[in-house]
Amino acid sequence: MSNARFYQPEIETMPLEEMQALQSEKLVKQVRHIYDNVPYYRAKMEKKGVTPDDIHGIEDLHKLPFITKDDLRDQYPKGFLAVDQSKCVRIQSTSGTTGRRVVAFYTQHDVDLWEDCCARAIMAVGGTNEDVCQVAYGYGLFTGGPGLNGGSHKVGCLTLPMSSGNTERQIQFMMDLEATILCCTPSYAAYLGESLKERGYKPEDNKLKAGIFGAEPWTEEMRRDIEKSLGIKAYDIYGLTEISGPGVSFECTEQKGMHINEDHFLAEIIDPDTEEVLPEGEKGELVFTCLDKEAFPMVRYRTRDICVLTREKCSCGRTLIRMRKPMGRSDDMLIIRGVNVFPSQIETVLLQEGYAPNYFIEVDRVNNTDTLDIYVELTEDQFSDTVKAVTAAEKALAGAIKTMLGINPAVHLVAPKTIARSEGKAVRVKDKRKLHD
Ligand code: DLL
Repeated sequence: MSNARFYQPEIETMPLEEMQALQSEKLVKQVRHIYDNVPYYRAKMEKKGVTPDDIHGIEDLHKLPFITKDDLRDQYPKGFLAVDQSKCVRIQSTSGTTGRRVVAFYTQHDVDLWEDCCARAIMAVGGTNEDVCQVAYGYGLFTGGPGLNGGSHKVGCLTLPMSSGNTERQIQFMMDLEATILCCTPSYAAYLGESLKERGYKPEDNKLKAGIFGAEPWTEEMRRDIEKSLGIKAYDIYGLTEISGPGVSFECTEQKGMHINEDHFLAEIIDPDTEEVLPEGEKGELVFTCLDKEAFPMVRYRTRDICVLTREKCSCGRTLIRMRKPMGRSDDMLIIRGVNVFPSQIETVLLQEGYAPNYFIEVDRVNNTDTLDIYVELTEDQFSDTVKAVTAAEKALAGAIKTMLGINPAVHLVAPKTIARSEGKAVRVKDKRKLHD
């Protein structure tokens, strides 16, 4: 075993049999909890002909119905709340409109276990109470900042709660406070690397040793670039609001996939079309069951992330199952500048603003920053406008889309009949980024 550090060694190195017994015990209780307290899920179980009495352990997991984003949308905002609201201390939320937004509720117990998971991630990259942890994920509704902030406190690091953006200030605090661990999206880490270089800093001028980067897909090539430009080791971290936030899984110093905190989040891989459970090592959609969350306990939640699981031994000593970097999605969600975007959200704005749904979305990554270009076809009537009017209309539409998504697109209004028509399923999105190996 390497000289790896653990936040909760008894869990992180637990033998498989013991882990499975623990998972089974928790699952039985969790199913009873959600059945008793979430009428919507109870109805789903009844429809499938299953009751809590049928669930004796993880071997019975497959009997339970799935939860999808559509279910969450249907039950927005409180339909999945499984405890009295007075027991909740926090909400977090995904980006998106009211309809697409997921509002996740947390009791203090839920916050604690989430922060424990983030603490495991920080210690797995060598973090201790000697470290200065710069958290440059967004704070607020987004889970990135609050999650890593809590983990950093638990480890005892000196925490710099920077939030995202304001690069000048990030660099000043990184240098003056001698940050040793950086937490942010990989694209922002790459941007910080470039910004430091532009200001004449060499990689060895900063005190950083490790970075914990996630919330969006990134490649091994990007990892190498970031490691070089910041002079650090760059580690991946995965999570989603529905399940808690960052720290559902995390990389250790082996950098060979992310260990899933499976004492809290039970993972399965399914075929996204048939919903059949696939054996370990096969590629499919990742599904999570929260084993001991109280307020918002997702059971068999379909993440839409395409992934592979492995129980191969890891030389760090952790026995927690590992997932590969997500390899894509089984839905059309894009992650642009860390924001989850569905093309249908853009279409909704176009229709609301009086445009026809003839559009094309192009996403790219220029200088490590995602770009979003939206080409919208004008009708013959709209096209008779002057250039000045078109420019004003582009600005107005970009503003409306920004209000919906929270990110600024470049809108291009184009002449009638210039966007290619499709004979089959319309191809409306071109993602030119290289996001997966
Ligand atoms: O992105 C939570 C998070 C914050 C993770 C900070 C890591 C660090 P959501 O906004 O709900 O939550 O987005 C979740 O982002 O289903 C994946 O598609 C994608 N994602 C998250 N982490 C990774 C990663 C946060 N390391 C969605 N690699 C997920 C690839 C990731 N995709």
